[in-house]
Amino acid sequence: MPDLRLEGGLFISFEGGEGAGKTSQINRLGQFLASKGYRVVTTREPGGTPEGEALRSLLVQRGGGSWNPMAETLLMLAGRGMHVEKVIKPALDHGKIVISDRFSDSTLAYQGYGRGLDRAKLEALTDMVLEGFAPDLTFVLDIAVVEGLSRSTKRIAAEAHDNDESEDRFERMGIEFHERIRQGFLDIAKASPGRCNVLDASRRMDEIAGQIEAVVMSKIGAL
Ligand code: Z5A
Repeated sequence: MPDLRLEGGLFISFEGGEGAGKTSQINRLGQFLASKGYRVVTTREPGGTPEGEALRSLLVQRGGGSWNPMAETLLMLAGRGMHVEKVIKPALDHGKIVISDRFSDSTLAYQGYGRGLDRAKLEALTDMVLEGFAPDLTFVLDIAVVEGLSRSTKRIAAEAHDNDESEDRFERMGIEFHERIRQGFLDIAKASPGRCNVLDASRRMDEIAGQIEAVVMSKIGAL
């Protein structure tokens, strides 16, 4: 097996609404790239570091608290700053491919479009923490809200969680909230066509995975 490293690494994020299939596609892409000999780090937000995982419990679990949009944003950004410093940048410096389940676009979509936080404030805060650092490539998995929520509800039920630790704080918000988020991701992708690829996530997993692999290999080829 070759040990392939990319100068400066490659940072890929997956974005989209509930149940769009991000985690499933990240697992497949990670295995595909590892089978080619690339060093891959898969991670997630909120989360990615022990401190970020502690924040995740507060932010996504049903019993985690009732945060206002600004507090929610500041907690997301606190975790993200450490995630970048301690996990993402060191891996990229070693030539690895980092795949993150959500990153900054989720903050703009959820706290901005979803919860109504002022966009300029959000962008200023993000800039203060990340100083322009951003993914090289982003996949936005787009799916009808009802279909995505039905998938994630089934997943949560299958995990037999129906208590304060269930990670369904956002799933439990109304359909209109999720519609705004879907539109947010589409607007973000439209504004950054060089970085973002919108994929129809209602298709079969294999079909979506094949498209993602082709885009990533073409990106690697162009580095
Ligand atoms: N959040 C925020 O507000 N602000 C921020 O800045 C950040 C996050 C970073 C945690 O995210 C929450 O944090 C999130 C936004 C907020 N809201 N919520 N909830 P998360 O990524 O952990 O949560 P999620 O989006 O709900 O994850 P999910 O429901 O697991 O969705 P997914 O990862 O996109 O899908 P999946 O786990 O791969 O698939 C879900 C189910 O569908 C599973 O049973 C699969 O087998 C099935 N599936 C997947 N693909 C297919 C296809 N193609 N066909 C049929 N079935 C499929």
